[in-house]
Amino acid sequence: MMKRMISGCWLVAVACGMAYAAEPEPVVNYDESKAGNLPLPELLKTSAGQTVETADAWIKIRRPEIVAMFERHVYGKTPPPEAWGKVEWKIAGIKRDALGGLATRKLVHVSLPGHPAWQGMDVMLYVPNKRTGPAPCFAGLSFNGNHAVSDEPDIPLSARWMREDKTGGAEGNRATELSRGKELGRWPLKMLMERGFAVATAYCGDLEPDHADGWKTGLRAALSPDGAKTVWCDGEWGAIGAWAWGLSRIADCLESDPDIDSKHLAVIGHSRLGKTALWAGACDPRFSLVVSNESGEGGAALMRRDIGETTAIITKAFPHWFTPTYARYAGKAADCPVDQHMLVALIAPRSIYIASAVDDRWADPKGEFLAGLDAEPVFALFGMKGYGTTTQPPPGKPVGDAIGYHIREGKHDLTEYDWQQYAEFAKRRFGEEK
Ligand code: GTR
Repeated sequence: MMKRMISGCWLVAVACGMAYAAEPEPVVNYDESKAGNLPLPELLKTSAGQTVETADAWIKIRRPEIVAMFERHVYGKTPPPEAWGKVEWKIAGIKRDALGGLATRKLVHVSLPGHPAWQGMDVMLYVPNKRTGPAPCFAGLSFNGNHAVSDEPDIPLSARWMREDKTGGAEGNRATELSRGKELGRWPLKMLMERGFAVATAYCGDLEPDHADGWKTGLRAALSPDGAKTVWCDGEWGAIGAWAWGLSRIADCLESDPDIDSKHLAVIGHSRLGKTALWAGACDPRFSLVVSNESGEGGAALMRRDIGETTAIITKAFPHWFTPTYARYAGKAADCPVDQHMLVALIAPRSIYIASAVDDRWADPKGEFLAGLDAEPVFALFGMKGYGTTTQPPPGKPVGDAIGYHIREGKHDLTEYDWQQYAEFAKRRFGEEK
């Protein structure tokens, strides 16, 4: 919290040309009776005031309106394919007996020949060796690089910017050997291979290092027309947009790989990368399942509920994640033309799973549950069922049909329990689609 406030003060000081202006810390509310629960923007009413009654009207009229509003007010617009041009994939290595023989591991380097300022993205793909056909796949970004997702010693250590790490995993903002396997607990690769799922991942920092100036050495600067932007305008993309773009490039890789069942791609992310998975899933229909693990504010949690993190707090601490417009809704959530149930609704007629943790009150578990519930009318237009309940279930009791939900005991994290639910859900949903 301290760190967040310090960066907030600094921003105000710079913007106002002052030496330093201390601001009062916003009070974080955890009292449900003070959550506000402001009325949500209407999901099924077009800007012309018409009620959307069919899946067709949703797809043709209301959905594009909502996408445009999220671009304008929350995440910014992803530049069109003409802006990035040719994409090049180079296989950097294939290991057929990875994970003790359970998997084949492929390393692929993705780059943009027309934009060499972007250093590219290293995609790591594990495909189960035991399978009867192409494997369904979970795709997600990591916080610390491929070498942290798996502890296999021959995975190159990421050379990109890394957040400093008290345990010695990063020094001088570069990864050290100590960070090998650091995220293994969040990526139960063996369990997923045994269940027949492939896993594709890349480091979010390959797309944009996660700090206020990260864009300068990331994809956003490389793609900006003058290459030397100083200011981002309303409606232009932020880091979440750049990270989500990377997930779509991973989908490109997966589509071209005959070992992968590209009709069954799930996009997954935890926390800030859960926000990213939601936005990637909303923008890219190739993801037939979207998994939001404790994505919280700016993710699955409704912004009109004042519980835990708020728009004011997040846009002060992490302005670079969003388009600048979003910060205008600090303390004024009711003025924002969208709320996060609309983001969940954009996933229809595909499947979505939202998960929370009891001790992760910062992410507002109830707000995460409600976004799925309030998105149900759109899934209903497609004849799809949501949670099957209007009450948030107790910990450890997953619910849902096309929209899944669980809350588990414990803290903010992505655990094996979470993955077990996602694997079960994916198996069921993908099975039904076959
Ligand atoms: C927190 C942030 C959350 C969440 C989290 C994370 O500091 O306030 O919105 O994104 O970081 O990504 O771990």
